[in-house]
Amino acid sequence: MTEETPVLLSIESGIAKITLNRPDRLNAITVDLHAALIEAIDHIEADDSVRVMILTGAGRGFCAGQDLAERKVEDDAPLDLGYNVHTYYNPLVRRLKALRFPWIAAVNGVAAGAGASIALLADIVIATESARFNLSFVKIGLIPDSGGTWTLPHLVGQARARGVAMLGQPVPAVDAAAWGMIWKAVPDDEFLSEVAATATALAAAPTTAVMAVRDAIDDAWARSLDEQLDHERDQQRKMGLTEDYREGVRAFKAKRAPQFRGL
Ligand code: T3D
Repeated sequence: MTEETPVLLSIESGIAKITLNRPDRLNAITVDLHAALIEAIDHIEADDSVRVMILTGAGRGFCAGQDLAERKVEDDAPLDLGYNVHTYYNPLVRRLKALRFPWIAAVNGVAAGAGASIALLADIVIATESARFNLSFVKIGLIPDSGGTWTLPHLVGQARARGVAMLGQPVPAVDAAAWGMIWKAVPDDEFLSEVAATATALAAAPTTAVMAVRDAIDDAWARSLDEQLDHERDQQRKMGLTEDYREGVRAFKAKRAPQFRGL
């Protein structure tokens, strides 16, 4: 992929990095960007060396959501936004939630509309202290999509979710971290090293267990404690059969660092 493409991709040492690359539009999402993003995800998923993915934005923004230049409202012709959500956003969200490895949203600047919803889908969200999350759909007469009405209340509770989404007020990254909406807001000059360190840690982690943790936590709300205990038992049975578990215990006993292979 070249500098002109709407998405840049690099893969190194088990870390795949996707950069949304329309900086002059704050990486707003066009049909072309959707296609390039799916192509990049296809590429990454076909590469067995990948253990973690980073999604970030070029320039001063993370992503400003749907590119509104693609929405013609100057005449009375009806628009079927449901078609667009069904055809583009929902498949992307389902894809991002079904990745076989963990992913990090590295929120380098403002995340708005679907850009904010997509960031909140990540397993780990790290933002610059100067970033903000604008679930501001209501400012243009829409509701949060791309999972926003699901992730937001799960992360911050109903009261804050209602305030944020009904008023459309931006949430500064520092508040987002204090509310538990994201993992961390870090000083801008420490952002890249924090993202790199987190990605390196996840790339060296026992991937099967990491993903089982993610799924167990994601699904916990839909189960009773009793059901969750059964789920933990079943998953622990699976984890106990992994090579990474054996390596973890071997390394502990030998007082050395484990060499997990994600197996
Ligand atoms: O339609 C469907 O398919 C349904 C699904 C919808 C999903 C959605 O995402 S709907 C929500 C769409 N996004 C928005 O409503 C956000 C619109 N943008 C903003 O509110 C602001 O730009 C920001 C809060 C994100 C950033 O503000 P600021 O002051 O830092 O930057 P700016 O000056 O507003 O933006 C910089 C440029 O990017 C500017 O262009 P210019 O004036 O320099 O030529 C601006 O027009 C452009 N830009 C920003 N966001 C978008 C955009 N251009 C097209 N679409 C955008 N979403």
